[in-house]
Amino acid sequence: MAAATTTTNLSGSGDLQTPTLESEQADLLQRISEHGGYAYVRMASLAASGDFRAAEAARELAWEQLHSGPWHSVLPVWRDAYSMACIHVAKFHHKSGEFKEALRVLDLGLIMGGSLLRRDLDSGIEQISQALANSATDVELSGGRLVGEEFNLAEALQVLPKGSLSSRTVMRRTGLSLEGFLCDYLLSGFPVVISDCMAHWPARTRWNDIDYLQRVAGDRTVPVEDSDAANCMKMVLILLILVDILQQVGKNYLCSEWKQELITFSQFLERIHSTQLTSAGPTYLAQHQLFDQACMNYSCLGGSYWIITIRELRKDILIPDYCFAGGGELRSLNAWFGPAGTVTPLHHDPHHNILAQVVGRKYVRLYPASISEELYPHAESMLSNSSQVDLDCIDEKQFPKALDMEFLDCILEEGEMLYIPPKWWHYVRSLTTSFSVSFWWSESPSSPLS
Ligand SMILES: O=C(O)CCC(=O)C(=O)O
Repeated sequence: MAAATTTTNLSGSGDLQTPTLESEQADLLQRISEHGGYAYVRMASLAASGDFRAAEAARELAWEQLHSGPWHSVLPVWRDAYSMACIHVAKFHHKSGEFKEALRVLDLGLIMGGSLLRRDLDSGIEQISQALANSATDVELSGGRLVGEEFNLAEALQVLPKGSLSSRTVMRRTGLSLEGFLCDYLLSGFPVVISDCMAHWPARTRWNDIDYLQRVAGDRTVPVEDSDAANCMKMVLILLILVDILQQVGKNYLCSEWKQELITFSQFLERIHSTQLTSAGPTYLAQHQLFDQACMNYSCLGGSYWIITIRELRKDILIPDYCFAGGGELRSLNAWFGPAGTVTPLHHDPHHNILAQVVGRKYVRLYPASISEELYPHAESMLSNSSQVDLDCIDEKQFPKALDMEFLDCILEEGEMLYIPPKWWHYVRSLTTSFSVSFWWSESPSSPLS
């Protein structure tokens, strides 16, 4: 795939506006001093008065604090300190015309930083992304599609867990009314595949177009998970968070080879492409120290989460009305993007979930919430919503009950949505390169259902 090149002549994009930083800076520096961050405060003050090296030094100091122990023990003030330093650094890059670098640093602030300066990070990202998109005059188009038409079920069956697609498949409904969804599935807590309900999403055509993805999101930094596919059949899984709702990053933490890193979306697209061509695992960069954070985030849904906003992609999807049936309140919206072979191990979540398949195909296996014990949840509370059973290779001696448990399964086709009720266990495997979005919601406190 030819890499897209962009010019970076952004004359007229103006200075980065950071009104929140201006109003919060003094107070934040005061709080950092109270926590002993004198060196940081000195550097950040120099940065504010125009010293680039001091800005980088402040960012280093805050970064060290973020990695001084498990994620949950990092004081929130240090996460805000990190965002502040990122904004200072980005301003310098922006002034000297290094727009992609400025974007990268702002993304890091968004991913790793606190919420205090979120507005400034968001608006800076928007300003630069917009300007980069407008100035992309010499983009080399690949004309490539992310996923082609070809698919071989017999081949797919060879890589699926034993017994797949041999018993009960999830019921498929077309033209399912809201009332029908509420009465037949949501209230009875039963899964269903809903066909024909997302043809009008712009994402259905745009997200299969590599040039489009490069153009709107290529320079954005995203967290990527990867692992050694040969060892544990878990490959790259990326979780982009598309809206202002906080969410966890990653789920392949169960694999011992699991790693996480931050790369640009363009690099990620390149990896997917090379994985398709060579059927080899992606080349790994150095292990990034995000593992603890991801585990933490995964384990405490509702706790502290990361945010990434790629607004351009967010505009391409629509929230299904089904999420509001019965007075629901949307909790989060996540995108799952990876090559064929990406596995999300067996786990459950506390919310109602609609998993919408935008591009490609996925195999999904579901076990009801009522049989939890037979699926051997991890004992530690952090992982108690994950099964110890690896469905790709069940250890029969250790987990004998898991072999005979009844399940529902399906291949979720492009353009279909799967409703997964709260606490239903699910295992997901991409059968092609796949880009899907999940919507999590719960009953609002005022809903008659809660
Ligand atoms: O699509 C996937 O790989 C996982 C989806 C999932 O686990 C979820 O939406 O909760």
